[in-house]
Amino acid sequence: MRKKITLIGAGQIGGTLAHLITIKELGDVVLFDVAEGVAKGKALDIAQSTSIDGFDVSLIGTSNYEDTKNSDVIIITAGIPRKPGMSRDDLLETNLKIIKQVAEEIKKSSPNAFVICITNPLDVIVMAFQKYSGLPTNKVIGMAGILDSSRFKYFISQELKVPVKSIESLVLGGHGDTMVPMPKQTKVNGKPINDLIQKEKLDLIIDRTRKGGAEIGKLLQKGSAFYAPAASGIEMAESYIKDLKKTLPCATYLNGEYGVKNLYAGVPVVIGSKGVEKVIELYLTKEEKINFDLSISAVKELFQSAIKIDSDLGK
Ligand code: A3D
Repeated sequence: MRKKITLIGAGQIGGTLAHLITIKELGDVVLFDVAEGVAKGKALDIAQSTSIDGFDVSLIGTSNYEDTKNSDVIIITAGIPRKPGMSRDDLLETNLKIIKQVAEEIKKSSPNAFVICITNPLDVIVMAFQKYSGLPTNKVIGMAGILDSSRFKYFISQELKVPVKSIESLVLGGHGDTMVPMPKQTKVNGKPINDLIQKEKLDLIIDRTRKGGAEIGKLLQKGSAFYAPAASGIEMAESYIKDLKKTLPCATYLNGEYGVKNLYAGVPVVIGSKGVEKVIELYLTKEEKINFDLSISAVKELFQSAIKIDSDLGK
């Protein structure tokens, strides 16, 4: 039977997700948005494209949670994106309210779903979603590391003029200015990146990766990046649906791994049909560990701000 994939939020990322799911025939799509016309219009538009290539997928748009019932996978992008000059953290108050309402609905309508959060500020929103919904931690995950790693790999490929496919890399930590690109884990055709790019150049690439979202937001002026974020969310959903057991950097619940307890942060995990099947613990150099810990502190601090907004989260 085809999987039911619900997209909560039919904006820039939601619409792109629906299109990618259709092209990959990953499952039937329910596009949900409080702006009902947007969800219905995008679903209809993409549905009308299926006869061109013969994709066998059904799409509906809705603003009624009843239509999302018993979804296998849910990807959440509901919320507001950054405007130029805003940080991800500036979105906290508005998006926290939205995620609370979404979590309460999903808890009733799709308690067995694998849920991928994309709404920012990512690490705190995914943690809040898990707490509000009470869904198991292995079934609730956040998308960030795949996107951040993909930006890092792209910039390296441009610098070295090599195909992106020849690059392996990782970005860990929280999805914010303290994210942790990992040069020691970065190889081009198996060769360490430190042997291929001078430190000063690599530092510039790391800085550009950290500010990758802001660079696109400034160019677009309206809204934030959506093609690469959607492609990243799809890689996670596909690994779950097809039990591919890919190791992917994602915001996941840490229960002692990396010395962190009861917090969501970006680390490599194995995603298969049981959801998050394993957290991979990498050896971190002293410098990487310092940067990782800094990033964890930033996530903890923002979560404290979330608790100030809604004391329910502290319980
Ligand atoms: P946008 O195009 O504005 O779409 C958001 C949609 O959410 C809109 O259509 C709204 O109508 C809808 N919405 C608002 N409230 C609700 C609600 N209560 N229930 C259902 N739908 C609702 O934004 P976007 O698609 O560009 O971005 C969505 C989110 O993803 C934002 O918070 C971005 O900051 C975030 N984002 C995260 C990353 C990461 O890497 C984590 C990257 C890019 C964007």
